[in-house]
Amino acid sequence: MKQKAVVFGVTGQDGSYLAELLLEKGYYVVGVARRTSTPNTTRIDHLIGKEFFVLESGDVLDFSSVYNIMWGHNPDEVYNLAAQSHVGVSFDQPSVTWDITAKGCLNILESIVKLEKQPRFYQASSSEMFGDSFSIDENQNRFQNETTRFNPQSPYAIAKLAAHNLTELYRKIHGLHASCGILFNHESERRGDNFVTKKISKYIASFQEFLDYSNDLQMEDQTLFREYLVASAPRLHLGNLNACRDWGHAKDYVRAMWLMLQYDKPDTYVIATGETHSVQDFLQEAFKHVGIEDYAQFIRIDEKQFRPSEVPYLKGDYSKARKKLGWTPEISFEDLVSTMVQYDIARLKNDKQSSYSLK
Ligand code: NDP
Ligand code: GDR
Repeated sequence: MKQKAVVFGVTGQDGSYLAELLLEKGYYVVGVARRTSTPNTTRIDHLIGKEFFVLESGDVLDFSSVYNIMWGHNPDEVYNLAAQSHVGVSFDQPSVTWDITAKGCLNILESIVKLEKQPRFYQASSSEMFGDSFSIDENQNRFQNETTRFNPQSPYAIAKLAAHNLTELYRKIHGLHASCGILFNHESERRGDNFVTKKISKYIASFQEFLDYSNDLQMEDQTLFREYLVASAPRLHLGNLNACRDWGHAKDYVRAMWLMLQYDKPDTYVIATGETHSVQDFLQEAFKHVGIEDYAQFIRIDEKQFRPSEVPYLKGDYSKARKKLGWTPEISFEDLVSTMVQYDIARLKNDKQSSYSLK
């Protein structure tokens, strides 16, 4: 008999990679997608119609839809990746962020409790829950691990912490095999357009087009053309460039989710790379791909992109996951940036007619 998994948030970045991983491992995968007025399945279109993949319509805000899907499929494993996952947006839409991110998780936990056979459960917790808090090692370096105090700094992070606490509570009071992955930032070619890494990689792709054109020009004209480019290119509007994040690749991180549910004992794990980089470091690395060292001339600092309250520094210590699950990240920061930029360059070339824009 095939193992069966239900994935809430299957249309998102992580959901799409997780569904692929589970199919590779021989699972029957039930993806749950909410109804939207325009298509939201672009990341999983290649899976729709596959033999062991089924897409169900459901919304984590709606208890009966969540319960009916679980009751109907009787899964072995359930992954909750559904959230309003944009931290900046959560300041403008705190209520819906709370409902989806906190109450949505409760709806899933309550459904699990009511089932005859309780599936194993994964909750997508977040390093945002640490907020501005950190621990300090013997060399005075700052880091976060499973014992670091939480001090969330946004409605999103507070909703995630509520879901995290609920999951740990249901593990304790109902004896559920419910695990939480405190995942640090992870990106990919499939990252949503309004996260900082994707904004940067898309912007650079738009440059490559111009640079390809300039390569066909005479040397003298090339210099003139580049000067013209600097003067006339639309600027990339960004906020806080000093924030430091521990950035990994989503493919590595979905592997960790799966490993947590294979481990006998349910638990909570930090999943990270152990390295931290500022947004400026990301810009520097990404602009290298189009041979531009002085990226600052293309950036406009935009007050609108700043958050009322910021998370300044994240650097995860994933020793527990390494020891217990045998998990380590395989994709480096440099490879992550390179993959994202190269992908957007290729996509723009292939997709000239689309509504691809710099915003
Ligand atoms: P995405 O924003 O790409 O995906 C979120 C998913 O949740 C989408 O499939 C979205 O559907 C779905 N969703 C939103 N609202 C509902 C709803 N009411 N009912 C059902 N589904 C809903 O996020 P990621 O893939 O990047 O992240 C996955 C999870 O991990 C999220 O919970 C996120 O908060 C968390 N996380 C992410 C990290 C990261 O760096 N990527 C780090 C730590 C935690 P739709 O496509 O229709 O919008
Ligand atoms: P984050 O990711 O908030 O860490 O949450 P995001 O890419 O949005 O921001 C990272 C840092 O970059 C700064 N920044 C900008 N951010 C955005 N989005 N747009 C900008 O123009 C910009 N300029 C600077 C931000 O202020 C921030 O410091 C991600 C999400 O995936 C969450 O769901 C997840 O829980 C956490 O990572 C871990």
